[in-house]
Amino acid sequence: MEGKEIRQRHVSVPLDIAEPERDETQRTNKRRFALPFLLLPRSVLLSLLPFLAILGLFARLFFTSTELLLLPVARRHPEPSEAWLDIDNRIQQNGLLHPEEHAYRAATTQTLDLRVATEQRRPDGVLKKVFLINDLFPGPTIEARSGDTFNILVHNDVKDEEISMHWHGLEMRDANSMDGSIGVTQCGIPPGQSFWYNFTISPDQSGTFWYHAHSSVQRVDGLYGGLIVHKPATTLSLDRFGRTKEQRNDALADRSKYNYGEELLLLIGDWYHRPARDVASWYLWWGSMGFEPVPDSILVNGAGRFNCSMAMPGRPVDCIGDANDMPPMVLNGKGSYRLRIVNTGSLAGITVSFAKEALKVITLDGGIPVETQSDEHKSSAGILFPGQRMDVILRPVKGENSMEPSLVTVELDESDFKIGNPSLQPRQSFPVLKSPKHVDRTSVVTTDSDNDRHINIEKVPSASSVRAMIPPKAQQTHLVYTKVEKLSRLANIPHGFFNRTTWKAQSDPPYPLAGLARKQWDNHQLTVATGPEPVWVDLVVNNLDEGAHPFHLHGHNFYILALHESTYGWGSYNPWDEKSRLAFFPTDNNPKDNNHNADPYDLSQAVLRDTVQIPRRGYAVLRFRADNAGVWLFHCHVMWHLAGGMAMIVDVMSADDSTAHQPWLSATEELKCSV
Ligand SMILES: *[C@@H]1O[C@H](CO)[C@@H](O)[C@H](O)[C@H]1NC(C)=O
Ligand SMILES: *[C@@H]1O[C@H](CO)[C@@H](O)[C@H](O)[C@H]1NC(C)=O
Ligand SMILES: *[C@@H]1O[C@H](CO)[C@@H](O)[C@H](O)[C@H]1NC(C)=O
Ligand SMILES: [Cu+2]
Repeated sequence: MEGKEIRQRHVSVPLDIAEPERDETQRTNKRRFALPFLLLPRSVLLSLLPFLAILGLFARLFFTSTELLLLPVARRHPEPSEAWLDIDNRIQQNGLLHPEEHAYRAATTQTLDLRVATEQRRPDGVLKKVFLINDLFPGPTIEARSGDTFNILVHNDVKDEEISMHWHGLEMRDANSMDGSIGVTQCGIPPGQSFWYNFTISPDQSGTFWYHAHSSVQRVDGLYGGLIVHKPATTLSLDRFGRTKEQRNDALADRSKYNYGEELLLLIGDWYHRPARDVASWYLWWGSMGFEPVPDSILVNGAGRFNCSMAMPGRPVDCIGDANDMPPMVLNGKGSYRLRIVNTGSLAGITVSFAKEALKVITLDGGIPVETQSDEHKSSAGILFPGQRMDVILRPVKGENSMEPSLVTVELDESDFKIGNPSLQPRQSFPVLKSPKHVDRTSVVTTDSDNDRHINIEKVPSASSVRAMIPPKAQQTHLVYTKVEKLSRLANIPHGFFNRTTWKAQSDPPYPLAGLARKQWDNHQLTVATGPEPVWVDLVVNNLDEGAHPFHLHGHNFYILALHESTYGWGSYNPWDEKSRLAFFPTDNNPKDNNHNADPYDLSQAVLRDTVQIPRRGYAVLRFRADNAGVWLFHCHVMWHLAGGMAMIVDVMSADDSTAHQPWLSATEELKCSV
């Protein structure tokens, strides 16, 4: 009976909302049964219609040129006649992944168009010019499988800014020039022009990645999207003509291994209401005194919640309350889910917790499995720093009524907020519904974070199979110091340094580094060069700063062999200095012998990642195999620090300092970058 009523109501959504006069009983009724989005003003609902049309169009563009299983977005609507399903689908669309379309097929070539533009939107109710990719914010989620080849044409339809795209965490083997770092591997794509990113995903790489601008500070204003590489669940065999054939093998699917039903992607990050360029120019000014700008809001898959009356009088915003409230997550309540969580933010780390479900971390960063975790009831995991990813399995808890609505809470790590921002609510929850029919949000209360139920992902080592690949000793060791400094010779503007060098995109001569011999690089490129042969490298990074920094290395994963935060002094480590070694590794029994067989690090706790939070006044020892030829950026993923120059270069397998990796990138006057 009740169900029928709801159905009718939903079928007539647009009319329902258009009717201005309703009596009180009807109205309360509606409150109780309407889905949260029904509370949106009509204008917003109407504005969703073109959005859906575009989504359909995109689905066509996205899937046309390949032999992918065609499952365009529109076909996913179970009952297209029911308007509410459409909208609900939009919500899921942002998050629901399609492993079944990728895990069981052979590798293929995907030809995609990404068209970048800007437009005014209200992601959390506050009007802001954001970047759209194919009219979507965040950009469309790209899904693939290991071994797929991408031919991605990125168009720059932005009027006055150059752009570029980076594929965060992908190896880019033999494709350094497709890495997207302006000044390092390419010039910016000028307005009105486009650039082909053609590369192949390594056959052994799978996991949760994302793509984002590596130009200016555009990532902060939304120039990003999810990139998921599904692990193939196929086996190779020879057919009777002796050709290799890939065959479906369900037993190999992650889904069977971890026993979950569906996969959802959550792109979670802090959000600024002012344009990123304004925020950056405030920070890169003596008056900021190096205090990082504190964000205003939090977005989950491009939507957030902002209480308009919290806006600071000095910084008026064009705000509509409840304009685009955080979308509910819809889980079916019975089975387990895989959540792929990305911190797409610019400054703050995040912790994610669930009120009623239990979670378990299975991979960190680019699909790297971690040590198997017990089935204990853990309800939160973090801290996930900007650029980092974690995959978690979410399951219903025995004894809880699993069909009752729950809450997911995102909490920003405030330890790097040196100044306040009264507008920001650093801890926000949004509903987890167990059926689209559940709408009673008030019945769930936020639970306080519970330490016993928290998974500290920094203490979770990689799976033993991953750690088994670490050689006992690296062939090279490099040492660098990093810090944000405000020097009078640089007008007291905060600048990020590696040793004595602050990074700026190569400008003299104005070609990407990959196109120039190393001896031609300008003096903003502090470089660790690993030589012509593939080698194992230890990179010791001493962070002299008062704040921690999430460092990301392009093109490589690294084993984190040691992480240290000092309680006094600088906490720096010099692997060649006996005193320093003994201070940190007192059990290192043979420190004088530089040729001894093993280093003092505790490999049993090592984690393989592509982005590491290096503690304040401390250090990290990162070990990686430098066998991926090219010039790769190593940089802080806090956008403000990168904008201030906190980056350096790792030059892998260059013949010498007078041979460019890709000489054609500087072959003609035409290829000059406009810096
Ligand atoms: C990239 O792929 C596209 C589409 O196949 C092709 O037209 C283009 O020439 C390729 N570019 C490069 C540099 O290989
Ligand atoms: C919004 O903020 C104001 C002022 O702090 C507060 O009184 C009000 O309850 C808040 N509204 C909501 C919906 O949280
Ligand atoms: C950075 O400075 C330290 C200390 O002076 C030095 O040992 C190290 O070699 C430098 N690193 C690079 C890459 O130049
Ligand atoms: Cu930083």
